[in-house]
Amino acid sequence: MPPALIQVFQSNPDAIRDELAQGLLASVPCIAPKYLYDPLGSKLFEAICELPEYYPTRTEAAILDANLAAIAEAAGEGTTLIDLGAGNCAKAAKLFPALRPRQYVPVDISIEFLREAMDALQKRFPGIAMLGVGVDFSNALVLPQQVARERRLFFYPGSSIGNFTPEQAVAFLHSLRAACTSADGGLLIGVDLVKDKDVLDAAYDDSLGVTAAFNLNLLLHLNRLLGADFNLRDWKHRGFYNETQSRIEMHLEARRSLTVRWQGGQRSFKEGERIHTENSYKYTKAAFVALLERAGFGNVRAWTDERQWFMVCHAQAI
Ligand code: AVI
Repeated sequence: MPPALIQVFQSNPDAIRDELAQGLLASVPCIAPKYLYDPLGSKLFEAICELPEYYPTRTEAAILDANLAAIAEAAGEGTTLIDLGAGNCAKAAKLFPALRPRQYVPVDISIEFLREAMDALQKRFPGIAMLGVGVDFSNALVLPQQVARERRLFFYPGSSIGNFTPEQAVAFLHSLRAACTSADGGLLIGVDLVKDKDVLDAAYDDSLGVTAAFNLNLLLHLNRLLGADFNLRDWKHRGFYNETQSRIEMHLEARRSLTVRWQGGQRSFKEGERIHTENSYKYTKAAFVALLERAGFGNVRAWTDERQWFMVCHAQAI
């Protein structure tokens, strides 16, 4: 039998258009990073993960591989494994033999991203109950009642937590803590660590230009969602580490003075003016543990690589 899938809620197109227009008209124009991920954007992100400069994906995978037994010991067997932003489910699948979850709940913005991967996974692991959930959890996590309440282990890899501001990150982690219905809940999370600016700059402005394409593709997505007339040739990618804020910033910068029009609105940009498209915060171990504690998690165990570039943490709901 194919695994069950539930789509919880999808924003309506009018609400999306309002949100995007408001962002473009703001004094500092900005668009939420989730709009980077249309079908082409998701493929470009997969390509980013293969780039020599983009170290997070492979560093995290190596940390998980090297510490599987210790992670399983910290998290325990028989959990309800809730995989946030699961996509092709590959990262969680590597944990299955060690973690032996009772129920696997991949969550992504749309169940269409999960369907194929789950079919294949259910065949490989027929003994694990699987329930795919389509929900935009970037604002709040709403889980259907079919998700088992016992021993929830939230898996949030890839340093996606860095795409929230620290305040938003605390609120989000707090919502995960609240969704751990009993004190036996936990969190397994990947966190990108503070490091040399050169390494960070190269990771977000790679020599092949894939991150530039990923960022610029947002404008094609806006053209479709908003009926806008962005011309990609008028914009350039900016991606750099802001040391003061401890974050990567991605922007799209106008190459010349221009006006963008969309259904019901327009905005003029001067040459050099930017649209802020993403932040990716980098943490020290101490700063991130403090953030977990503010959100109601404790007993943190952390694993890193030799260069201390990336960290995987297990934390218990307390
Ligand atoms: C998904 N997220 C964790 C990536 C990051 O590193 O912040 C998104 C990304 N943006 C540019 N490159 C990768």
